[in-house]
Amino acid sequence: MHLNRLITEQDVDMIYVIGPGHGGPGLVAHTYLEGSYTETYPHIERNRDGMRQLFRQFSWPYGVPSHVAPETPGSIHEGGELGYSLSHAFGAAFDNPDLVVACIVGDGEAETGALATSWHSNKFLNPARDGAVLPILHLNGFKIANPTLLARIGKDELTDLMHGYGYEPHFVEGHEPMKMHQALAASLDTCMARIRSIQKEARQSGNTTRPRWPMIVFRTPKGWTGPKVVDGKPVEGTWRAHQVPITDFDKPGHLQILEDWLRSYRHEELFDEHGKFLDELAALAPTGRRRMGANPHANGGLLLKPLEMPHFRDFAEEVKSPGDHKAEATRVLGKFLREVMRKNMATANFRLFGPDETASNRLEAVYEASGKAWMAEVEEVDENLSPDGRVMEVLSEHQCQGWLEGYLLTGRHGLFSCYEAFIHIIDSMFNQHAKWLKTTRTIAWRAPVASLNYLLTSHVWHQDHNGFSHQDPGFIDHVANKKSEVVRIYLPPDANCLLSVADHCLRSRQYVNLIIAGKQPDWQWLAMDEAVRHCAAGAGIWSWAGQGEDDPDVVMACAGDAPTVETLAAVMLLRDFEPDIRIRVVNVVDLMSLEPNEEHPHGMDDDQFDELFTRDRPVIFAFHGYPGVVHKLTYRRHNHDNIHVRGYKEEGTTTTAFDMMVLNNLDRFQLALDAINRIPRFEHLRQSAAHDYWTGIEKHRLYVSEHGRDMPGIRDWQWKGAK
Ligand SMILES: Cc1ncc(C[n+]2csc(CCOP(=O)(O)OP(=O)(O)O)c2C)c(N)n1
Repeated sequence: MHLNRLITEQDVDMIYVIGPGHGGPGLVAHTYLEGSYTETYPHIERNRDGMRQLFRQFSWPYGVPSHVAPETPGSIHEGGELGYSLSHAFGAAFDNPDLVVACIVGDGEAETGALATSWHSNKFLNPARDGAVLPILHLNGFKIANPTLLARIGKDELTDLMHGYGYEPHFVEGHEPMKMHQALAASLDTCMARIRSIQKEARQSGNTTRPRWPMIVFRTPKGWTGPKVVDGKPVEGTWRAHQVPITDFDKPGHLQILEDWLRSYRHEELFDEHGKFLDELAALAPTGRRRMGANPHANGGLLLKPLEMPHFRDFAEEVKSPGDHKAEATRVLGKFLREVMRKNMATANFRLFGPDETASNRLEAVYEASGKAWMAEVEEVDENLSPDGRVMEVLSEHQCQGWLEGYLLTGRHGLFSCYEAFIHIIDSMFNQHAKWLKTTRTIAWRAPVASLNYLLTSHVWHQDHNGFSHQDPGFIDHVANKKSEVVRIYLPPDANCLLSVADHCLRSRQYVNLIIAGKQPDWQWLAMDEAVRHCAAGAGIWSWAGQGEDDPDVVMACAGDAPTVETLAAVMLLRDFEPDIRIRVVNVVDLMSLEPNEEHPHGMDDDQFDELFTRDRPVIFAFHGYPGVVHKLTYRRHNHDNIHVRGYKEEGTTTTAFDMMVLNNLDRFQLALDAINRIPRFEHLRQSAAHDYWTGIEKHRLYVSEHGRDMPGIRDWQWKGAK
């Protein structure tokens, strides 16, 4: 009601983010009263019958969730998992100069790590080109069963805290509704005037000093205007008011408490005898797209413009023959992203997000197109910081994820690059976004939004100096759990495949795309045309790497850049060991192609799978991540019993890239030995092969400990095709 007054009086373009999503009934009720709910769901009419249906479907099997949810018109924020309201709000405000995002932050929610750090988003918001966020900290004092910290540190300390975060706090405090209405209205007017003056100053005079943005601390009793006492215990103003103050209606008196409570709102003064909201009251709400339940920013797909894409082939690595040189795949990608950035500068609808790792991940070419957003102080040593920057770097994976989600859900595009091991920090946020995407696929009025793209690099296999803490490929497992219509996982083996995959992902809608690619100099395999064909197929036979592949003794399969190198090295070892060996090499880029096509849209049908992996030959599968994933995806395939997967098995330390392979039994010697052990006609060779293996590994171990690097044969290895 108060925000509606601002919208109508000042024609504000405003959306509403409500942190504690269990306040969902509030949003549903508001959108019903303003009419946008009935427009979205015409069977919920604006009369007695409609109201009955509205109430009945609430929190009912297959009805509407009790939280703010994708089903709620005007929402970009679910709020079931607390902590992300402010970062979503800022994500929505970036590059939307006319938008004001009102954001209710729960005082319990404010205790989460993600929320605590998101106050700092104001150091990345440029008043000249971005919109505004008005945080409203709801200091109702309690969570489910405990007091909240921010309500118990005293007003001075809370004021200092908000000041310290760079805000100008406005307190609205009390428990008498009429006085509070006046106070809140006055405070909102003050905040809105302050927002407009900050924007005017920045936009007219070009002043780029970081402003002190206003925020409201709204201190009310928890469960305000609800039942005062239930079963002789105080409820309003205590933690007992959380969510459902009266539950057991078999108890005497409870129904009466409910009736008294609901009647206290004097519905007869608000609705006519047919249950229709009185016209003079309904007329107070904004109209059309200014209604927060109908604002297109909260249904971002409606505003989505496709990215202008450069030709990714223009950035191709020249590969004259497989394995003729090494290149840094992410550095190649960085040049492509620079052009994506350049081409979409005018529409201002693409940003790159990362926790202080854009340069470390070798994507720094993007800085030639755009600097890093920064409204805090700048010192002489700083590079590429700018109030106009479109690269978002903050050392909080939560913020990167939250901002990007807010940015995407309001109809823009982005990519989040992160160290592979640390993306787990946002596992749970990814869950929530994937759930949102799954749900919105079935909501016809929600227009598709751009996909959330992850580039994970600095991956498990190249952590020579960082060691064990930086070695964890488990995000693949996590993503693979989600609904197949939402998730895609790509393991491009080289730079050209990475370009092809990235181009595809940036054009896609309504997915989470996970791309994993190394940043270290590594071997390049496919010329661009082949790369495009290979990525489109998702998996394929690399004929140039095999021999006698029509009737193979063994299938050497691989997914991921580092395992691909080991597999090809194993092929050379096997050829040396037994020149007449027949080998088929299969590389998998699109991991979900392994799943049956009934389970995943990218899945191969059984015939296609058998064509690659045979029905009865041993498959030695070298995999980037934990081996269980490949088994999980292929367990229904004919040849599953013959698929032997090597991958990361939680062995790691500070050591060379090749030694990491050895520690996890994913090295070329092991892969070759696995092949010999599984090929029936080589049974007589197994013992000598095992002997050679252990001698080789012993030599390797001694050499690495002595010299701190790999043996020359490993360092100087290069692919040679069969003669
Ligand atoms: C990340 C997370 N942890 C725990 C919960 C369980 N939970 C639901 S509501 C709530 C208390 C919320 O308090 P507050 O943010 O102050 O909201 P209020 O109910 O007071 O409006 C908790 C802990 C949750 N939803 N999300």
